[in-house]
Amino acid sequence: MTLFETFKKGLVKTRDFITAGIYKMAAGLGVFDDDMLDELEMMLIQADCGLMASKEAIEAIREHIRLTGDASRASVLTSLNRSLSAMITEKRLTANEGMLTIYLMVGVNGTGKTTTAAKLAQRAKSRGLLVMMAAADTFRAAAIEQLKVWGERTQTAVIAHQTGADPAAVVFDAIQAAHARKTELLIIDTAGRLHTKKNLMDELGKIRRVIDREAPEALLETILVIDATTGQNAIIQARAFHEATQVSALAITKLDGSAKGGVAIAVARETGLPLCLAGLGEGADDLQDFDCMLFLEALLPPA
Ligand SMILES: Nc1nc2c(ncn2[C@@H]2O[C@H](COP(=O)(O)OP(=O)(O)OP(=O)(O)O)[C@@H](O)[C@H]2O)c(=O)[nH]1
Ligand SMILES: [Mg+2]
Repeated sequence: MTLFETFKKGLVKTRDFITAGIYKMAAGLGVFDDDMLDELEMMLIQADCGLMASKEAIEAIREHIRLTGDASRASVLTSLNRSLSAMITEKRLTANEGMLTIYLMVGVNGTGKTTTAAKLAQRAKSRGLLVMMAAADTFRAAAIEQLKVWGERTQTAVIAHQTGADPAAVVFDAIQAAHARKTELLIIDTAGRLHTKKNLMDELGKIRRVIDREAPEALLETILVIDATTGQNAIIQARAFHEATQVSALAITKLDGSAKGGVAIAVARETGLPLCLAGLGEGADDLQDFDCMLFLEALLPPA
C-alpha cells in the first residue's frame, strides 16, 4: 500500500461523510450557490474541523468565487484544500544515531499513548536505532504489564518500577539506563490524566524537570496524543497540556474509527502546534508520519 492509500483507508469514514455531502450538494447544478456553501460549512463543523476553521475556509471559498467567478465543485474543493492546508503544519519526528532522543507521551486517559509509544518503538527499531521504553504510568494497575507486553512484542527493553511508584523516579532511572546503554531513543509512556486535574498536570511538570536536569543534551519531543473521536474538547485538552509541559507536537490517533477526522485541523489551528503522527489502526504498523498534503487529499474527494 502506498502512503496515500494508507491515509485514504484510515480516513475512509470521514472521507465518505464529506464526499457524500459534497456530491449531494453539487449533484444537481455542478456548482455551489450561497446556501450550499452554508451547508458545506455545517458539514465541516460536523466532521469536527472546528467552528473557526470551518468559517474561515468557507469565507476563503466565497472570496475565491468572487474573484474568479468559478463556483464549480472542482474550484470549491481546490480552494477548500488550500485554505485548510494553510491552517495546519506538520513536523517530522527525528531520532539520530549516536545521540539520545526522548519522546515523552502525554494525554488524557485512553487516547492511545501506550499503543503509539509501542508503534514508535517498533518503527525506530526497524530503522536500526537502539530503543528503550519507560513505564512512567505507575497509576493504572495494568499499565506496566501492558507496556512490558509491547516491549516483548517489539523486542524493546522496558524500564519499570512497581505500581504506585513515583513516575519521575522511573524517568530518572530510565535516563541513567539510557546513558549507560547508549540508547538512541527513549520513549516515556505516562499515565492518562484529565487536563483539569492540577495535581496530575503538576506531575508532568516534575517529569519534565527530571528530563531537563538529567538529559540536557537530549533532543526532547513532548508528544500530546489526541483521540480523534474526542471532539472539540481536544482543543481544551491541548491548551492545558501545552501549558503544563510545553507540548512540541500532536499525534492524532483512532482516525480510522472516526468520521470526525477533521479534529486534527481544529486542534492544529487553534493551538498552532504541529501534527507529527497519525494513528490509523490498532496494530504495531498502523502509524504514519502526519503528512498534511496526504491527509487533506485523503479527507476530501478529488477536485
Ligand atoms: N482504531 C484505533 N485504535 C487505537 C489507535 N491507537 C490506540 N488505539 C486503541 O485505543 C485503546 C487505548 O489505547 P492505549 O494505548 O492503551 O491508550 P492510553 O492512552 O495508553 O490509555 P491510558 O494509559 O489508560 O491513558 C486500545 O484499545 C488501543 O488499541 C488507533 O490509531 N486506531
Ligand atoms: Mg497507557
